[in-house]
Amino acid sequence: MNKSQMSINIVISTLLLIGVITLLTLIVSSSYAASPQAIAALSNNPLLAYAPDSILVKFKAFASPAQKRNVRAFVNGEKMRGYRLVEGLEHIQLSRGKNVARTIESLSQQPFVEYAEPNYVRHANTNDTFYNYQWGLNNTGQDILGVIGTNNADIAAEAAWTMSTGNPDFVIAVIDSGVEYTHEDLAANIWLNSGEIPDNGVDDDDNGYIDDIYGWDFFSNDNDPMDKFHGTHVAGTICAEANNGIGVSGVAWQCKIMALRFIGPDGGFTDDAIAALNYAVDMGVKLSNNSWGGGGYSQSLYDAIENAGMNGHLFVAAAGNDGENTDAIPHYPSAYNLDNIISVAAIDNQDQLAGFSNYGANSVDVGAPGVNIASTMLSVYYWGSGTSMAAPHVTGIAALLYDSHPDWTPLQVRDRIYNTVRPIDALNGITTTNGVVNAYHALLEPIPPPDALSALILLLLL
Ligand SMILES: [Ca+2]
Ligand SMILES: [Ca+2]
Ligand SMILES: [Ca+2]
Ligand SMILES: [Ca+2]
Repeated sequence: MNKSQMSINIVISTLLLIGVITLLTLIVSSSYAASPQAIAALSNNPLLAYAPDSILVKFKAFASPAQKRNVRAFVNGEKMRGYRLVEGLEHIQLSRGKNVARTIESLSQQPFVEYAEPNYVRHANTNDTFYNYQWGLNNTGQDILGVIGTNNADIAAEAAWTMSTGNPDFVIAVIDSGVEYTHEDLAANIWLNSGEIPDNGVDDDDNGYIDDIYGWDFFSNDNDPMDKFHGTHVAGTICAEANNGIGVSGVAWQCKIMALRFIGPDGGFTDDAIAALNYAVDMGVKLSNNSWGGGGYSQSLYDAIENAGMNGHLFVAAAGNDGENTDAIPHYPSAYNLDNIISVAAIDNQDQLAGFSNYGANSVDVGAPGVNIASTMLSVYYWGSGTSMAAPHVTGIAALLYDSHPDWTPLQVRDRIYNTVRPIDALNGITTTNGVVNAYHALLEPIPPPDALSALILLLLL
């Protein structure tokens, strides 16, 4: 294979600095001080609208303590607490079996009550500055660079976050052009090699690499995998620090990114890609993101990925940006026929396959958001488009799954992702699953049954 053919799939189509600051309301989960019953109800149904057993009541200013007591007794309610911030507001626990809607209605007619309302469930939709641009996480039909999105054409991240936001100890290898590990929105989620003493010229953990603190740079063969471009964008989508009031939110909020650089300004070599994967597997890493490809079929790379799988490693790969059917014109490594590779196509904010995205009924597995994705880059934040941006959405979901199921094999994680996709017309017949990855359904226990309509269609077909 001609090494120079190996090239990175970078399609940063619109290098527009996200310059508009959108102020998002900080919405904090109201589960604090909720009853165990309410918390259990929420864990059974993350889309729960409001607490089943408590309400919020604001008394009028003139209501005396005795009058308040009478009102509470009227609905068999118990005051859980008041709030200095809102005079007269109380969180009231209802007795078992009380109907929230009816209780609110009758309380609203009480002369001493200013208002009574449900104790609504707020989902963690993060206070990150550019969160509203992250349609792939939550598509509300917002305008993305002039394109109005389709509601819910996303990976359902918000509902998933009620179950997991990741694990700060879970390490994900980003095998790429390097990672800006000092980026303000990444620094907290960067892996540090605890077995290595920095800058002493000694390979303290005896892994073959001297002073490898953040990972390794296999392209330049040094211990500094710094790069502010492609791999940094990828890393931000996987797990930029969330709810820190700046930047973006990762699909996972917590993880540790291991930076493995093998791609230079004009591409990288297969031998270095194998060395990077080898490093990750040797360090016990179970998940890598691989937003790169090109070059001919390499038996060495195939063998390396296959053996990584035998070591419990899941390899998420970008399907490539040639706009081609990779069943006919294979793209590597995504199109290797290996169980532990998930090949990811890119969809846009209207649930359409991106024009540049590869596809293939046998060689591409799932779709994920990959057009106009806002993430970390060049010390700030940029838009990026490509299957390179789609793959990290899937890697992030895999990280959430490993948090919930630390003992799962790569195939169990992969199968859960495949079995819980949201089918869309644009992927039908041109991917192995026909759908877009769905973080919420992937995390939901047990796997939701097919909806009634598809069950009916199945029956009619039989
Ligand atoms: Ca070392
Ligand atoms: Ca050292
Ligand atoms: Ca370097
Ligand atoms: Ca952030």
